[in-house]
Amino acid sequence: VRCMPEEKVCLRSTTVPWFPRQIKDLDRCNMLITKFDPDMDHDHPGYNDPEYRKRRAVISELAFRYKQGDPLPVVEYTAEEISTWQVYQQLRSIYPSLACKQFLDGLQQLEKECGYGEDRIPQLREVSAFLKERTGFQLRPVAGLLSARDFLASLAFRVFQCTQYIRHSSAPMHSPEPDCCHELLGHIPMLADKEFAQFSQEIGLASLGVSDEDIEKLSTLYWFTVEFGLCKQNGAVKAYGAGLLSSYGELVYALSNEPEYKPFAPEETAVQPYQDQTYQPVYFVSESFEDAKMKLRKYSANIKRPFTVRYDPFTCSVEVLDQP
Ligand code: TIH
Ligand code: FE2
Repeated sequence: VRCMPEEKVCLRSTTVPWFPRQIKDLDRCNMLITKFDPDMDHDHPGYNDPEYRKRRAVISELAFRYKQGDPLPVVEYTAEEISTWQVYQQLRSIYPSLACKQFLDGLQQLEKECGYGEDRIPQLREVSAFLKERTGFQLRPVAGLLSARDFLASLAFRVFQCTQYIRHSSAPMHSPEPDCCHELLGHIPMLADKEFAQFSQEIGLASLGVSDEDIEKLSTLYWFTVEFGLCKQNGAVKAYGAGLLSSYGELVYALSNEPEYKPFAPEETAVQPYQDQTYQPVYFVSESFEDAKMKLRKYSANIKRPFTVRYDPFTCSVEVLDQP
C-alpha cells in the first residue's frame, strides 16, 4: 500500500493528515518524488545511460520490497560504482579544515569500526547497526527522493531513510538527488552524534499531522540545517549539513567568500527560497548545535496542532496527548 497523501484521520474532533503512530507504519511512508529520477529527468547524467538506469531499477526494487524489521538488503557494488565512491579521498582531504568537530569524530569512528575508506562502499546493514548502538538511529532503504512529509515522519522514530544506489560516474562532485555517497558521507557521521540525533528526531516529531504549509516550512528548515547548515566552532565557520559534506564542489563553495551567510533564525529560515538543482546562494550559520536546537524547539512549539506528541522509546511508538 502506498500512503495516500490526502488521507486524513480524526483526532481531538479535528481532521489532520494521517501520520505514523508505530514504527511499523513507516512501511506506508514511501511517497517518492520523481523529479530527479534518471528515468524522468532529461538533465540527469544517467538519463542516456541504459545500463545505469537498469542498475537503478534493480536497487529500487530492494527498497520497494523492504518491510520494517527486515534485515537491510546488501548490494554487491560493481567496480565502476566503487570507482565513483573514490570521491571519498578528495572529500576526506578537505574535511579537517571545513567540517565541524562532531562530523570529524563520527567519521573517525566509522573508519575505525565500520570499514569506512576509499576501497569499498559501506553496507547500510553494518552502518545501521553502528548507529543503533551510538544514538538509536536505524536505517531503512528507500528508492529515491521521498516526499517531505514521509521523510520527516520517519525521523520521529529515529529512522533515517537511505538511498542505496550511487550517483552517475560522470558527475561525482555534485548530485541534485540523494545517493549512497550523500547518505554515507553526509548524513551518517552526523547521526552518530547524540545531540544531532536528538535535533533530527525533534524536527520529525514536530512534523507529525501538521498542515501542508507547515510541512513546507519544516522541510525548508531541515534543508538549511541538516542538509546545508553551517555552524561556528572556535571562532570559525564549519559545515555540518550533509548536502555540503557529500559534495566536494559545494563544500568548497559554501566555505569560500562567494555565498551569502545569514544567522540561523527559524522564522526567517523557514521561508527562505532554496535551490535544489545546484549550489545554494545563501547559507544559515548557527551559533552552536545547542543554539539551533533551542531555537528550533521554540519554533516547533508555535506550530498549530490540536494535540501534542511524545515518543515512547520502549514501544517505538508515538503517543498522542491533549494540548496542554
Ligand atoms: N547535493 C548533494 C551531493 O552532491 O552529495 C546531494 C543532496 C543534498 C540534498 C539533497 S540531494
Ligand atoms: Fe539528505
